[in-house]
Amino acid sequence: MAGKPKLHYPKGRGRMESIRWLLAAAGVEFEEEFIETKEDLEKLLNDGSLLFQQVPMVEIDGMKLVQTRAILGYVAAKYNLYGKDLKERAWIDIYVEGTTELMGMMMFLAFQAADTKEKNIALMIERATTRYFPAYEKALKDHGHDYLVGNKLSWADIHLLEAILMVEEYKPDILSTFPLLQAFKGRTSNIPTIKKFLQPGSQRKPPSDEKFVAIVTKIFNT
Ligand code: GSN
Repeated sequence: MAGKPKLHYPKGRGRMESIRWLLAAAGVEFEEEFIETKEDLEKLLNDGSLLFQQVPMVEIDGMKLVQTRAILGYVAAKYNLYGKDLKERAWIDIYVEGTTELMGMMMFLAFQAADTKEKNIALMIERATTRYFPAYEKALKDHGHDYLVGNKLSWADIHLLEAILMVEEYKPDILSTFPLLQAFKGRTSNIPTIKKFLQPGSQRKPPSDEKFVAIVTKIFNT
């Protein structure tokens, strides 16, 4: 039997966090090899492990996968979280791209100067409230199911829960005007694999802090 997937990335959220979420929700155990120094990254670069000289990289099923979306798509398909047909897959892609855009607005906030950061947080909250969350609320309302696509847990739901919890770190009452999303959050947070991932001591990473920013800046010369 193949070993556990091995994740290569610094010890923080960044682009790897959604991959951690998806694997955890699928009930897949994984190992992490943290890139902590420039030398750690150079080792991967020199042995040809990084197709585009970038991480995330995930060793899985004898492959060294790169490109976040490709990795997520592979995991989603492998663990039956990517719909039952092309139409469901298209909707899962649509919902995932929406939450990717929203989470993209938060990914680099810790790296920004205070005034820019403040402006971008306000814009992110505005977009969550007026663009993204109304779309997911409407989707749940229109079909009346517990999950976004196919009445069954999919990558779209896992990504949405990750996004909701992330936005709540900036605005705890963000769901106050979205009753169906509140119920969705309660339901999905209680799925046993997800519940476990949400507990302290899991491989879920905390919000990026100054220490993480300093390490990442050193590793990637940003
Ligand atoms: O989605 C992806 O995985 C790629 N399209 C982008 C990956 C990427 O930019 N990775 C960064 C570190 S993670 N933060 O953004 C990276 O490896 N940068 C080094 C470089 O030389 O580009």
